[in-house]
Amino acid sequence: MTFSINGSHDAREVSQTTWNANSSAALLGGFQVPFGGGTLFPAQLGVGTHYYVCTNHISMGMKGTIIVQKYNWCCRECSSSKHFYFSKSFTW
Ligand SMILES: [Cu+2]
Repeated sequence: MTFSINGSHDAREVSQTTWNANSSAALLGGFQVPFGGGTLFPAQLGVGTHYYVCTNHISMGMKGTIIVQKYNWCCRECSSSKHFYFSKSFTW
């Protein structure tokens, strides 16, 4: 998952409580996309909901979520168990 953002924005993973409070305390072991953008890989995104904020603009409500689900089947019947589905939302 690639964040295409300019140098005034970053993306830091936070807890759900922190996200709800529009705060920016980093989640232990969470991801940090630097100012200017970057790419997150599946190994950095476990199954579940990831909450993230822009540390520069969270006071204005700039934040989003990434939901990762794992599927145990594949459309190509390759029997791999390493397929992931990502969905995301973002608000400002
Ligand atoms: Cu921002």
